[in-house]
Amino acid sequence: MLAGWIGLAVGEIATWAFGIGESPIDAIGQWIIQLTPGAAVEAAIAALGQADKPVLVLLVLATVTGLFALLGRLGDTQPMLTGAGFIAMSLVAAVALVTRPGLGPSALVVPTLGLATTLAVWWWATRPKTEAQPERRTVLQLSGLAVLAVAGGSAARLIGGTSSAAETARSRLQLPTTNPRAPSGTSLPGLPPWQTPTADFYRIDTRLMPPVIDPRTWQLRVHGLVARELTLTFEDLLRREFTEAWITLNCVSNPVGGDLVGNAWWSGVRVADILAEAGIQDGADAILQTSRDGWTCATPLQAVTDDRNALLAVAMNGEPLPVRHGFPVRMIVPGLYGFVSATKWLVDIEVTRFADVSAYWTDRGWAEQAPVRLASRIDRPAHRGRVAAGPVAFGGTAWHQHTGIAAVEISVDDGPWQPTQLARTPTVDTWVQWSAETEVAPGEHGVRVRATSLNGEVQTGDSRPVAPDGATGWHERRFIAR
Ligand SMILES: Nc1nc2c(c(=O)[nH]1)N[C@H]1C(S)=C(S)[C@@H](COP(=O)(O)O)O[C@H]1N2
Ligand SMILES: [Mo]
Repeated sequence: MLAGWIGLAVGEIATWAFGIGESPIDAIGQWIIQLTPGAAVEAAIAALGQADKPVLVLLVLATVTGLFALLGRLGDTQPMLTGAGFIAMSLVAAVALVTRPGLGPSALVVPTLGLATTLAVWWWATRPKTEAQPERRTVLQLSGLAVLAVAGGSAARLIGGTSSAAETARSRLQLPTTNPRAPSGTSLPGLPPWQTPTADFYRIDTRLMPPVIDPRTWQLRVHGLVARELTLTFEDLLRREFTEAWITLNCVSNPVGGDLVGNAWWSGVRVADILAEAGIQDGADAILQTSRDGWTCATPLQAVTDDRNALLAVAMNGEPLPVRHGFPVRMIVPGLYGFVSATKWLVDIEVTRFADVSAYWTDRGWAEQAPVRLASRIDRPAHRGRVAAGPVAFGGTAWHQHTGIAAVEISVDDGPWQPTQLARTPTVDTWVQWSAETEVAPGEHGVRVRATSLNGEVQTGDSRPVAPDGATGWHERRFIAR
């Protein structure tokens, strides 16, 4: 088992040293993610939230450890089988690695080194013992080696995840962004900030380790039903007119009252400009977006060519996109859920028709078209929070991107709907904060919220689950007044 671990750790170190970008553990985790049915992914996100990824990695590690231990046991009587088992496990890792988009045969160096290490250590540890080298000493040496290797492997994983070559390139980028300043009057006291700090912005994607892309070699291909195919480099892109906008992005998997939603200042080039350069042919009604790692989504052509600021974003809150949020280029489309629009690590846009394509999440049972739903949330008081009886301050946020919020109302203890005050917001593409104050007697209470959008739609109280195209229902909170 220890020999297996040492090989695994050497694999992590080799992944980092050779800049492979994805270790065997990640590649196998990716396989599992890809093969897991949509409903199970949904359940995992619901139960674990954004801890789903670390939990998956731990599961893979536990399974692999179990297999190593089993092979070790077998070795007592059938050493040939143990050797064959180690080889078989490396082969699985090798296949998982070379079939990952963006990883080539050079990734094979990792399982090869890992396997060689494991076999060598195992052979050394199980060789016949002598007086001079008794069993106990071998066990001690082996354990010491394993501790060193696992420390080295973990360090390599940490370093590999943060300070890669692309991270250096990212920090050197000079982008024509202006510094974001949330417009005055957008944030109300006692609520999460209207502008979500990048470090707090939710992250949802199918990747264990985000693909690391060097902007100097990044290219975007625009093809399909176009008059002229385009291939743009990062520099080409930056030569276009630069646009910046406040846009709220949310995930279709956000449950009522959830926090898979954030608001940022995005900078980049309008998708409409790029598509106009390519020239769209008649009959097209969609674009199929593909990321470096092979994730896909289809977006209505209308949403990326009309007057809204659908962006090829290169910056978030005035800084180059963080790697986990899609560095160097991602798409942001106001008014659509992320899974049908917000491709991170974007490398390919095909102008096409919905009838002719399928995409990652639609293949797994989610909707083909998914405009965001009108929604509202209570942020204050806290869930089961305690407040002083008397006038109680309520507050939260509401959104219906690209439509806009006209009003937000609350109802305390099933009472009549009461109006709230809306904070300011610079566009209809962002969320808006609301607040209200109401007299509350001592005791336990409930409050619920509903919004009305600028097109007259009143948020429905019917509860629907997040699949296939977004949750509906009123957010409710219990609180205690004393
Ligand atoms: N390449 C890639 N892009 C992706 C995804 C993904 O899995 N892979 N997930 C999408 C989903 S479901 C959402 S909600 C948004 C989330 O963007 P964020 O992680 O920057 O908040 O990214 C979208 N873009
Ligand atoms: Mo999402």
